Order: sequence, then C-alpha cells, then structure tokens
Amino acid sequence: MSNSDVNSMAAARNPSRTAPPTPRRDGFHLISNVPIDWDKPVPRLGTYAFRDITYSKSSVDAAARIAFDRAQVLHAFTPTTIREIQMALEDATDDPYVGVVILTSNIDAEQYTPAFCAGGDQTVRGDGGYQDGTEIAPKLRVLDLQIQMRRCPKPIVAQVRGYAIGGGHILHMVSDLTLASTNAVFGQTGPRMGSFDAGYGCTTAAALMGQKRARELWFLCKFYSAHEAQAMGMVNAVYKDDELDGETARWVRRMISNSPTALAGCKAALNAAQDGAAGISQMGGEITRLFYLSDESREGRDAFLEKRAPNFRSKL
Ligand code: S0N
Repeated sequence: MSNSDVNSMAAARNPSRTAPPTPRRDGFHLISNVPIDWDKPVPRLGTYAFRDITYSKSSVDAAARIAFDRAQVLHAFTPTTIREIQMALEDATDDPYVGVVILTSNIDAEQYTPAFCAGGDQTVRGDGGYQDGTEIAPKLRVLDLQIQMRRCPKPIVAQVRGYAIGGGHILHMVSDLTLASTNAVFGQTGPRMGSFDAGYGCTTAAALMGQKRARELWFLCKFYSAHEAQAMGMVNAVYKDDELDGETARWVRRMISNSPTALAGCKAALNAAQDGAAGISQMGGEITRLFYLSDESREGRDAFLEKRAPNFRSKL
C-alpha cells in the first residue's frame, strides 16, 4: 500500500456493511514505522554554524529535527544552546515544506548517561540569569524559547530519552506532544537548586496534570518514570527505546498528512485559554491569514491601489 493510500480515510475500511466499530478504522496502524531518514542536515544557517545542537530535515517526511548535542553535560543548555534552538525553530516555522518539528537529543549511551536535557547549565548561571559571554546581560533566554514554541503554528514533538529535568522538563511540557523511551525520567528540581519557573513551568504543569500533581512535582522535586509521567498526563506514549524512532515516525507521518491549517487552528485554540491576549493574538493571526486569502479581503487592497471606493459586498 502506498503512502497516499494509507493517508486515505478509506484505507482501513472493512467492506462488510455490518463490521463492528473499531478504533483501528483510523488506519494509524497502517502507517509505516520505519525511522525517518534525516537526509538533509543543516549544519549552519547563513554564516552561523551550530555548535550545541544539530538541525536536520527529511526530504521524504516533511519534518525537521532539532537535537541537543551536549551529551557530556546531559544536554544542559547555555544561552548559546537556546539561541541555536531559536534559530532552527524559526527556520522550521518559516519553511513551508516542514510540517512537524521534533525536539530531541543526540544520545551517546556508550559514553554518557542518556538525557533529553538536564536544564540550565549551572556553570553559566549568574546573577539574574544565565551568561556564557554571549548575552548583553544575564537573562533567562529559555523563557523566550518557550513562547516561540507556543507561537509556532506547527506541532512540536518532544522525543525524550533519559533525563528530562528542570528547564529541560519544561521544554518537553511546552512541546505539543511528548513521546518517551521507557528509560525516560521526568522531574523538576528548581526548589532544590534555588530557582523556579513561575511561567509556563508551573502553569503548563497544572494544565497537564492538575493542581495537586503539579504542586507535588514542584514542591517535592520527585522524579517520575516514563509510565508514571504518562499516567500523570504529561506524556502521550511510551515505547521501548529501540522502537521509539520508528513510532515517532508514525506519529509524524500521520500529522504531516493532515491539514496544516487545521492543525494550526487546533494548536491556536488549545493555547488560547491558557495564553490570554497572546493566545487570542495567535488565533487571530490564523483567522486573518485565512481572511487575506479571500476576495473580500483582497478588495480592500485592490480598491486602495486603484484609487476607488471598495465594494466589499460584491465579493461575498
Ligand atoms: C540529571 C541528574 C539527576 C543525573 O544524574 P547523574 O546520572 O548522576 O549524572 P551527573 O554526574 O550528575 O551529571 C553528568 C555530568 O553532567 C553535568 N550536568 C548535569 N546537569 C547539569 C546542569 N544542569 N548544569 C551543568 N552541568 C550539568 C554534571 O555536572 C556531570 O558533569 P561532570 O561529569 O563533569 O561532573 C543530575 O545530573 C542533576 O541533578 N543535574 C542537575 C539537574 C537540574 O537541577 N537542572 C535544573 C537546572 N535549572 C534549570 O533548568 C532552570 C532553567 C531556567 O533557565 C529557568 C528559566 C525560567 C525561570 C527560572 C529558571 C530557573 O533558573 O529555574
């Protein structure tokens, strides 16, 4: 069966008129779980060469992969790491070919403990924020990345192996979906490390798992296994480590075959209640983009350029 056949709603149809209802009618199991071939590495954008991350795209599956690449410190992030993710995410957001973004880490299990991200790199934590010599003044740049992830109209999938801790844990929570290896471990450490994230770090936790569990997460700083995290509502699915790449590919392939505008509208709507005016702005931006595509909208521009009064009603 070809990809386009699998993407058809008819693919999983049972020809019997009396077939019992089945969740497999969605055809999800028919989608290939061969891992994505990241055949288009993007080592640099413009003159900037990535140092702390790797960035790649697939020419077969319309996806981008952004991966932490600091295994020696369990992918703890510096301002440079975050700036590089911001650059890659902006490129993936703007590239019409990209439909889904994966945020993950490069694992080197022979040498280092597997990790998604162990949060802010404490060696460059200064007064008032993080400073690795690249910031004008110490700042919490990761907060800007969180907002950028929320505003990205494309689904962002956190693929988690090993530790997702502190600011790294927040980045998976802010991602739209989380797919985890059975070896994943999740937790906040802020109150043990003299810090806290009172923005998305707390509010997203409460939205995902409820107030009591979010308070447990932050007040006790306990760590949770992948299956515990799934039961708490912060992980979508857990797979054996050697199956994770293939199953992630299946999720990605289903999303890139779905309507990009519908996905962007859903993401904006799901963000809106939590994000206040910023959420309404994201939703409004989607509506305005669609309106720009209409004859009614174009009439306003055309009338101005033709120095005449607009006749919107003629374009309804
Ligand atoms: C993850 C842990 C439990 C793993 O333990 P394990 O397996 O025993 O490994 P280690 O030997 O501890 O680590 C291996 C090497 O990696 C280095 N390393 C690990 N984490 C960090 C880190 N966060 N910063 C710098 N280095 C790190 C180790 O030092 C070690 O290196 P070597 O071999 O050279 O000694 C364990 O590693 C652990 O507990 N790590 C710390 C996890 C943590 O607490 N992270 C949270 C840090 N803070 C944030 O993320 C805050 C982020 C933030 O920017 C923010 C944003 C908005 C608002 C507020 C904040 C805020 O500041 O909170």
